[in-house]
Amino acid sequence: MNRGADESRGHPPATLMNSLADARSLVCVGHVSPDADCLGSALALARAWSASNGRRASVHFEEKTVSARLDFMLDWAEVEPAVDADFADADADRIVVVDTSQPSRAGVPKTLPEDWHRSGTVLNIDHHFTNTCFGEVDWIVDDASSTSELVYLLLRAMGLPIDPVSASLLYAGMYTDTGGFSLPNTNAKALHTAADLVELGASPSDIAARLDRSLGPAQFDLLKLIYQNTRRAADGALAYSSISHTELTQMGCDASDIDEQVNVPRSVMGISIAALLTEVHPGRVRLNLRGEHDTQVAGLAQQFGGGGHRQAAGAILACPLNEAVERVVSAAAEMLGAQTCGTTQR
Ligand SMILES: [Mn+2]
Repeated sequence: MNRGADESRGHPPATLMNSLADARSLVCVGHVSPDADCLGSALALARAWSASNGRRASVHFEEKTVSARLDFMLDWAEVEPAVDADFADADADRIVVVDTSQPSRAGVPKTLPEDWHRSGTVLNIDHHFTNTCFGEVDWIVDDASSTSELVYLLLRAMGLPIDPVSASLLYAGMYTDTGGFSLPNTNAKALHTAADLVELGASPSDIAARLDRSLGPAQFDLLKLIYQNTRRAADGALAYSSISHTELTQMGCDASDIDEQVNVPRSVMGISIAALLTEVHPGRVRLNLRGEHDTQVAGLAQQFGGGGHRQAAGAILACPLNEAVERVVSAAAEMLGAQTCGTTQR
């Protein structure tokens, strides 16, 4: 395990910088269902690295899993999508995995062998404390606000160009991972980094408009339904909402429209845990969890085979929605030491 020892706070390890400087080509990949931090860090790294040396950098995100809300980031970045050949040994000189805690969560092509991450070419940059350090070089800073903040520090340390587009991509990643600079990971260092990115050309109002004020009619109706379906349980310590596959499709929405809506149950006063359960396909339920105050939810997500951060985690449950709601509510109540009886379940 190479967490960069005393280099970990803001100084990328020399091994990482040397490896990137020597690479002939890069493929940047993130986790499945990539969020803005994942997209921003991968796209900005690919863009800045390639601009500095003219070598090929591509990105790979699992098809159709990028939220429609975040498509603008791909449009802004203009980074080429990777093709399978980019992952072949001779071509994928370096695979950079960002914001991804374990290799099984990485959005790499399904055609790759299971031990793809042992090829000796994988560079792993992340801020999840559950990161399994699966790379040839691992730079894991679990108190960084976001992987985008780490990529910013990396680009600065390597002297790579951060143009207004790269600055905007990184700012968008930081903005969402910090809940619009409102969550406990919003510290002075994160705000200084964000200020640097604004000086480099990121527009806070344009980016927030794209991320927070751009709901289409179907996404707005979906949000209304998530409000309507919100319930409380565990003596008020848990707020959760759920969306069935039928509801999702009736709205004209699909799995790509679900990202941060767990903020709806999260906005209820006095809760410790917020959960959103979305039946993305019949019998396949995506669980998003958030912990408020000091409540940690990574362990709860792990009970269902998922993972994440201490206070923001998720999992996929392979069961009908009703059953998933029941299992999650009862596990959360047990964790919170509360009784589930008397709660309203959908
Ligand atoms: Mn992140």
